[in-house]
Amino acid sequence: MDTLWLQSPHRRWNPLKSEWVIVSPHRTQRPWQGQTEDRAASEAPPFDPACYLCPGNLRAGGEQTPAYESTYVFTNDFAALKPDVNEASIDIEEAGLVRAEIERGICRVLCFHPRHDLTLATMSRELILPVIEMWAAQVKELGAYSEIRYVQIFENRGAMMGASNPHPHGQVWATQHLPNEPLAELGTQKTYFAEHQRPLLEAYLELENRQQERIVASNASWIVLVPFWAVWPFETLLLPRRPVPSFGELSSEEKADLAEILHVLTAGYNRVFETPFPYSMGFHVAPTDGEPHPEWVMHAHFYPPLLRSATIRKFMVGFELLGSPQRDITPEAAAEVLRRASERQ
Ligand code: H2U
Ligand code: ZN
Repeated sequence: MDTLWLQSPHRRWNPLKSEWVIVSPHRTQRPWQGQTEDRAASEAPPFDPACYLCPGNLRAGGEQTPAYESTYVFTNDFAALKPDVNEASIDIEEAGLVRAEIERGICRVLCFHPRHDLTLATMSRELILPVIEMWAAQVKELGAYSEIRYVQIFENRGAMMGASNPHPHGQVWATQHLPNEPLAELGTQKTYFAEHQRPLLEAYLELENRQQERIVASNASWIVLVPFWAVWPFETLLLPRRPVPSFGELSSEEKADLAEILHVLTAGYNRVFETPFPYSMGFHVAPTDGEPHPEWVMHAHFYPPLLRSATIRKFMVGFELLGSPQRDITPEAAAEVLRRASERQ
């Protein structure tokens, strides 16, 4: 197949979200005179008396964080959603134009380790494994509530991505309804499964494995790649080789391999610009709505904002905000940069 035309401006199809992204490969050399960000501060101390997540410290809400030794979970003191609100909805003049309904949910903060100065990139595989067990336990516990149809695990890393604190932590929000992104992915995966009798992401991974061009790193159970339709410059998709829907189906070997690939990927990110790489990442697992989900393959998205250096970020503005997302560096070029960075262990 002749793909030379991919060096010209083109648009790529995202089958998981059912939308297009514009790619402008010729544009990578444009000069930058816009905003640069401060370099991320490094060298955090192992214990910070002012950190609300360090063991033994007081939190903003007045609770004390216990002297935990591995992982630690607590209900977010400023939870965006709450479990105990009464059902209600409005649809003004029944026009379907001004609608609202109660959304119940549970928001928790997930501490990865007592040490303030660690990150997934600097934590050993042995230390990341309990984090994976914690994520699995949260999905199991929260997903079992009849009112919870989705469990979203995520991590904001770095001040540029809105993380409020460098202490290694993530969050979980469990909701009564499917949030927009998983809802879109449910629709596309269901449609594909009905038409092909196999999961979309299983077929996509096989194709990428044959092509190899966008693969960043892999081990016996997991593959990281830059999806063909990536929007963010160094966006990646982490997929299991075996098409499992959620954490509950992972074997202990697959969990250990997940710890290893998370370490390789996050450490690789840090090497791209020799800076702690900011990102938002999260797992998309099958909905916990009590239905079987043979169409769903669990996966993680990494959305890092950096574009060309530790201090130049991509902005989603203008056409991206009003039209379609757009990128300059091709996913193939980004995959090569990330592959080289991840191989340099
Ligand atoms: P982020 O760094 O991803 O923003 O997560 C930190 C969360 O911790 C944030 O949602 C909560 C904030 O509401 N938090 C507490 O629950 N207790 C505190 O004492 C401070 C922050
Ligand atoms: Zn801390």
